[in-house]
Parts: sequence; structure tokens; C-alpha cells
Amino acid sequence: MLHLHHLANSRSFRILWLLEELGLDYKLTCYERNKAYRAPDSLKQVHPLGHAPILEVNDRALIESGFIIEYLLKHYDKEHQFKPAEDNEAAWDAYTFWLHFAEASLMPPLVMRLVFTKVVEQSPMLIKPVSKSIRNQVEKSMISKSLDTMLAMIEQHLQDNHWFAGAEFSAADIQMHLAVVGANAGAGLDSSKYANILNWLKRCEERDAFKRAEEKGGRLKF
Ligand SMILES: N[C@@H](CCC(=O)N[C@@H](CS)C(=O)NCC(=O)O)C(=O)O
Repeated sequence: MLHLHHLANSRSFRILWLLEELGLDYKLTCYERNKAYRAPDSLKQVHPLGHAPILEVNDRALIESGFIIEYLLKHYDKEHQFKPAEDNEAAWDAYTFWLHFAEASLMPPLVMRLVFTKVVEQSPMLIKPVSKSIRNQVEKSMISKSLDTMLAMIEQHLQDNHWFAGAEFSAADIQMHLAVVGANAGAGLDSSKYANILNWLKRCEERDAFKRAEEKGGRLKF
């Protein structure tokens, strides 16, 4: 029995989407974020870290979206529909690279941006100008340049490849999707500079499994 614990607007959307792509039967429990935009304490009863996603498999509580994806594919994707086979070396390398890149490189500056946005939102009126100024400095010195460089690299890859692993859709697209949605939040990505990224986002979101995941888990809004 698979039981997904899904937090609104979170990485657990990846697992929901993959479960739909795989056509598996699963139980879904949805959680709302609290006022501080954190996961509710009840998630800690499922796993001590209390982060989403958590996938319960029999008596185990699996965490880490990348690991859960790999676990599901190992057990339920014997035909390599969502992960290239190892002998398809170029596609396997690309799949593995982007699966890791999403969490290890692209998510950290996005999380930093989100944290500073929340700090400003939650600052008392009197110190808001100070927190805004700190946020702006961090954005300028640590976040935007690094994101721009990564986005240029992603744009180039999607100019040369229809999907992250090459010609075929894979779970690397699922892992990258949430991060790219995060990068596209707010004013949105420049449509002339990042046309290939925006077209890829559209292709992802046109998939039936994506639409079913959205119906069940809610639309991602950052
Ligand atoms: N690297 C982990 C990150 C897990 C994580 O930080 N999840 C966030 C949601 S996107 C969370 O649960 N945050 C709520 C909180 O920290 O209270 C993964 O990929 O699963």
C-alpha cells in the first residue's frame, strides 16, 4: 500500500504527479501550510523531520523527493517509461544529472528567495524597511546572478532537447518542474530570453497525469 502525504505548494507535488503517470493505486492525505508557511506539526507524526513529501510504503516512511522518485521507478517502472535504461548512456546521464541538479543547485537559491520574502512579509511595520533592504542585498549579491546563470544553462539544454533526458519525457522533468515553477514565480521569466523553458513548462502541464495531480493536490502557487 502506498500512502502519499502531500503538503500544499510543495515538492510532494512531484510524487503525486509521478504516481499519476505510473497509474498506481495510492492513498493521499493533503496538508495545508500554517501561517508561517511551514508544514503542520502533524507531519512529524509520520516522519520526525516533518517535511513533504513523505511516502509511506507498508511500514516505512520514505522521504526526499529524488529518492522517492527513484524508489517508485525501481519498483513500478520496469519498462523504463520514465527513466532511461543504463545502456542508453547519454539519456541516463542527462536524466541523473538533472534529477540531482534540481535539488542540489536550483532549489537552494529559490528557497533562500522564499525565506527572505516571508521574512519581509512577516516583519513588524517598524522594521520592514530594514528587512526589505537586507532582502534586496541578498537577492542582488547571492540569488539573482546565480539563478540567471543556471536558467541560461537550462534554456540552452531545452533548446537542444525536447525533454531533460533528451527526446523522451522522464521523471527528471517532474523533478525539475517544481523548481522551474519557483523560478517563474512573481514577475515571471522573460518570454524572449527563456522561450524554450516556458514551452517546456507548457508541455509538462498539458500532460493528463499532471492535470489529474493538480485536481487532487491543488495548483502550485509561489
Ligand atoms: N530535499 C527535500 C526537501 C523537503 C522539504 O524541505 N520540503 C518542504 C516543502 S517543499 C517542507 O516540507 N517544508 C515545510 C517545513 O519546513 O515546515 C526533498 O526533495 O524532498
